[in-house]
Amino acid sequence: MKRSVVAVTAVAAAAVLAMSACSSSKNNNSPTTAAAPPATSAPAPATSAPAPATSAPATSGTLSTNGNSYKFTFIEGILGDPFYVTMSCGIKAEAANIGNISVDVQGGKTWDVTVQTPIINAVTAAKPDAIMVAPNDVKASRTPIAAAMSAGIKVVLVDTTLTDASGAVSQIASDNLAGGKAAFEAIKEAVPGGGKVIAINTVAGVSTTDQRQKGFEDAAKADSAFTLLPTQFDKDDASIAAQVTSAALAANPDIVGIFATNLFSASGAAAAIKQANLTGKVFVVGFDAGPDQVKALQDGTVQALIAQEPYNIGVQAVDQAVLSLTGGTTNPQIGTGSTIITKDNLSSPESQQALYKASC
Ligand code: T6T
Repeated sequence: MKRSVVAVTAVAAAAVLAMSACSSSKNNNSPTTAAAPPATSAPAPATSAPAPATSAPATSGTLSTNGNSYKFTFIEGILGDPFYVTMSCGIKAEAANIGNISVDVQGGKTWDVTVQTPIINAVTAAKPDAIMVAPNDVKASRTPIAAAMSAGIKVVLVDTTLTDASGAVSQIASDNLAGGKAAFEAIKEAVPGGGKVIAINTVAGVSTTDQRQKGFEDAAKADSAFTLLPTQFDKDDASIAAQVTSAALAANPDIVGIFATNLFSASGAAAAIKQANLTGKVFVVGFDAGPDQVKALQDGTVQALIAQEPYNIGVQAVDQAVLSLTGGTTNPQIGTGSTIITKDNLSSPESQQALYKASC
């Protein structure tokens, strides 16, 4: 079995370039009022990151509820995931900045449309003015979300979306297709000679991770030096991700690169790498930058993280809801940026600001 030693520094530069070239940058037009969380002042090797993930865009302070009091509910894709926790921090901060908005946060303990649907239905029955929701399934989540819209509730789709998103105030998400492609480019830069690569994904039918898988697979298939192994699924559960990654490594001891499409997939992949004593020998790219992912980066089980902007998504979502409730002009589609984090640039202000929070 021959393995390449990972060249992390070169990869960092290439991966950042790849994301800068293909990811959507912040392109929202809506006014925002929430202040960004304080940046750390660590000196930094700058990485020309496309966008700091937890910072809110320039503040205008022009939004108001026009004297009305509003109730908003945020339904997370899965409860307690640092990605959605960070988004809830942006939602709460923006709601507080605008004023007269209460925020309730809900979510299921597993990523499962049959768990999330009754939660959406119960929230609809409570009649908030707006719901921000990350649907668990592109198709099956349409029914409860359409019911919320029919009840006159403004719905903002955050992170994940629906195949039929008609009636939503706005869809706000990262460029997930570009993210998947960037993950492959990072592996390619570290292992230019090629070899076997694999994606560890959550569950089919999730808009974000479907797109990441597609971006990765399309790029890998287009490069004859690489062999794309069948994507493995983990139900958004780190222990299943560890199992399927271990099985893939056992069946293919010559895997050179792994793309874990989200936080739980990356936690599991990192655990499997550690267990197989392959730390630093297989290049692992993980989407998202929660506390566990940062540890994995530091201990060398994961080489690169693609951090999204959940805080910013939350800020934008509140703005879109307020605009729709007050007769303002909304933006049907808002793309948010990403930052590629490696061990080398982890201490930079951009990377530190991009890290997700375990609490607000
Ligand atoms: O990657 C994020 C989110 O974008 C995705 O839709 C589901 O997984 C996360 O929440 C991370 O766990």
